[in-house]
Amino acid sequence: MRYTSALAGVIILENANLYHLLYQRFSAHLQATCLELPDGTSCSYAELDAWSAGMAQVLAQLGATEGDRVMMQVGKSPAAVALYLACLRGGFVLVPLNTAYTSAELAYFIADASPAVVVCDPPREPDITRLVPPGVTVACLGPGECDLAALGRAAAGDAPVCPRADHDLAAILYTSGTTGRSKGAMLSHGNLASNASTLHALWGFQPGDVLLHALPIFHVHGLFVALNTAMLNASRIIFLEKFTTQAVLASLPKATVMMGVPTFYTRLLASADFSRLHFDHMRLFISGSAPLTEQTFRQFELRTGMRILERYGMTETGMITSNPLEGERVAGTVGFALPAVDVRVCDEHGGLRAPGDVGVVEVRGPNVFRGYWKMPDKTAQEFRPGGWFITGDLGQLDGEGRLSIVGRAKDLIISGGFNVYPKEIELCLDALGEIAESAVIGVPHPDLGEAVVAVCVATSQAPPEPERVLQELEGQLAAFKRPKALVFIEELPRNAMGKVQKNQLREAHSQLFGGA
Ligand code: MCA
Ligand code: AMP
Repeated sequence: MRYTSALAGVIILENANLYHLLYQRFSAHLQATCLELPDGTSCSYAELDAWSAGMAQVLAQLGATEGDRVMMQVGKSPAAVALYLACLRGGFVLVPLNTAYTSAELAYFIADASPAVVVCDPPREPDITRLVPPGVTVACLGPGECDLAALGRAAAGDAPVCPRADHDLAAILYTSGTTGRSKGAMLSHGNLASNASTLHALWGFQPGDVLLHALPIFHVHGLFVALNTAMLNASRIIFLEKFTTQAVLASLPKATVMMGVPTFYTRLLASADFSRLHFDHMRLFISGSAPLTEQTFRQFELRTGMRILERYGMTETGMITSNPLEGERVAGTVGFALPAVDVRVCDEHGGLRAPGDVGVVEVRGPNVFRGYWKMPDKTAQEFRPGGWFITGDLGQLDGEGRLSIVGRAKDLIISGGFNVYPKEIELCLDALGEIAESAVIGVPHPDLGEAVVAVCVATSQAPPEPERVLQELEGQLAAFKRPKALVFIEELPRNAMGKVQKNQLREAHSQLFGGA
């Protein structure tokens, strides 16, 4: 099966700026609430429109020109959404960063992306000011030397939307790499617009839909999949600072659609309070970013009578496949290729695998990114002729075109929806004097899906205290990357080629957190 091309949402606009498309869709509802916060405050589409115009103008005054990078490491707030929109409409390239990143991690991103402006929350201003090279402006969303939120409000107006072509960059999102070095995925206005329009249609967004938004807004899921589809619909967005079971339960009665990572669903199921009041009226629960186990899918159906709609995507591609809105949502599968997106399963040389056979998932279409920032060789390695991007995920297509993700060819751990590349952690561990070598693996975790575990060999007979080693990683690695357990063994298992056998380690430690 293929989704019909009528849903492909071919967009022909005189200005391919994504903001132009969003504005066309929400401008008839400017007085409607866009963001609703738990404290009862809200921000209308009109306010966001004017605020983003003001912020775009201030960013230009601070020295940002079209195509310049504007980096943001900020918590979730209406001002952060206004900043995202300001970057779109001003033609600046947004570089959002995980708020958990330490200064050591930030230094790399700043050097690599060479932003014109770095925007942070006030408490981080002194640190970031020390990190940026001369000529780069540091601004805050809140009180500080340069309060972009306040200046943007003061300058609010109706600044024109910068003309952009389909291929012009809208954002660079960093994804870690198997070498330990993060790569900036370059996403164009066309990439984001096509994916958002397709999902908006495919998931049947309709007047009156209210989105419950509890995801972070520094990744594709919370920033583009959730915000863009809701804004295309001029929907109200219940905007939670982060996921907590309590806050989500309090907001669900007012929502019709929720998007989340599998951990959201396992946490809801673990709550005795999750009841009819929270789901009877819901139109759609969507899951992605990590595998949704068949167990969670089934338990959720038993409890609510609803099947979670699972979809599959990547930073580099946005969304690739989705289970259907109408029709069978099958546990353990991620559905069919989106309209206008092609998916195939290949061997390591790009040869097509037969239906039912496992291979590497490859994808092409208007959603596929424009390459890695300043890494042309790396980009070339990840594409095959004809524009096929090699995802590094292992999958299987059935005769109808339904895809199942069965594993990963890349050494990647997904913990609570956040990606952790073992190499980066191993490099940090190996640099500590007391560790001779290490292997970082993901093991089943009932809450996070997978938990990061470090298996290490000590340099001396008496291994150091794991707690102390973990403490040493603070300041170097964001908390979500730091191992949840550290185990010392005498020797790492290796094959005849000398390669560490991580499968053996994963098996040996699979029960560390009680199994799946
Ligand atoms: C927080 N911690 C974590 C995680 N989150 N550790 C491992 N994995 C995590 N995901 C750290 C905290 O910093 C804290 O460290 C300790 O673990 C306990 O945190 P806890 O309170 O349990 O976590 P939380 O704050 O409740 O967060 C869990 C979460 C959150 C709600 C699942 O991680 C989350 O919102 N994840 C969503 C990620 C996401 O949006 N992914 C989309 C990527 P300490 O104790 O040291 O302070 S985009 C993508 O993947 C593609 C494109 C796609 O397909 O969508
Ligand atoms: P990211 O680099 O954050 O974009 O993460 C993308 C990766 O998340 C993909 O390559 C997959 O390995 C994984 N992923 C996303 N959605 C799913 C899903 N529904 N099932 C299994 N894996 C997923």
